[in-house]
Amino acid sequence: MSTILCRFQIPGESQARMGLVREGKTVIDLTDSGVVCLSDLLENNSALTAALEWSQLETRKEWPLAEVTLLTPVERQEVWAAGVTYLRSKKARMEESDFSATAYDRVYEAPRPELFFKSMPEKVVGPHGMVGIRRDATWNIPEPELALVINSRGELKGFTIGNDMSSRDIEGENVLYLPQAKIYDRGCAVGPWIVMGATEEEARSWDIGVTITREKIELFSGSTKIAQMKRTFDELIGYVMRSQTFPHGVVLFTGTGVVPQDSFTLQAGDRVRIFISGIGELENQVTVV
Ligand code: DO4
Ligand code: MG
Repeated sequence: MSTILCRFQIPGESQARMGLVREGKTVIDLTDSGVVCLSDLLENNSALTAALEWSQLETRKEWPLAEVTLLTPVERQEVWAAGVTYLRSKKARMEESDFSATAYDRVYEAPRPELFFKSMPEKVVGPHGMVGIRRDATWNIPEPELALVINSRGELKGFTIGNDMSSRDIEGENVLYLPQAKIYDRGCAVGPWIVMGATEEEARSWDIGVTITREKIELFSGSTKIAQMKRTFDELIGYVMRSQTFPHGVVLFTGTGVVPQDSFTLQAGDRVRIFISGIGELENQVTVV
């Protein structure tokens, strides 16, 4: 059975707590077990085992999920992203730009994947937070992505959902503008929690998709299988850990396989719901930044 870790707040408190989500209905509060941060559980297997044992005690405190506020499960980790790992992404990128088409075509086939820095932890948006579209961009989309939660030793500890918000017009104008298309306020959302204990084989059997609604009307809905991802998790983790240390671990987005039709662009007020069958849903509303 999977262990589901979350960060949450209780009513009237601003402090982040660590919890275990049970049956999608309640959160077991790990505060009294001595667990105060996510790193404790990602870095130290015995702390996780002790927390799981403690969570069986009758004296544990359990909150209805509906009564707490879920926070992003990114605490001190940098967020990085892989790109052009699905054929759909390669095709979309080549269509958006003649100028950069060769670069995308090449990187899809190359041994070295495209990896880019996405967000500092303190800038990551959590469940139901506002995600941003840039005020100087005209063509904006969400990118639903499976995110790998990796500890400082490069061990894959769990999975969550990422939204790699992107400005396609800026990216398409010149491949060197990629950081501006990808890194800006509210451009990265992660949540709702971390699912631990699933294998790569299981994760590859999951579906991933996104629906976008405007004033309750569905404008786009699309999904694919994680199995369509060209690269293995080990390959992506191996490259992100090369010549680089992450003292608190890293959250690595694995690329998008779902891209809305070219005529579509997000507007302020749109709702973006990303789902992954083995994890849950990450929902956010769009604002202009
Ligand atoms: O190089 C463009 C970005 C690719 C990306 O973010 C993706 O494929 O998900
Ligand atoms: Mg992406």
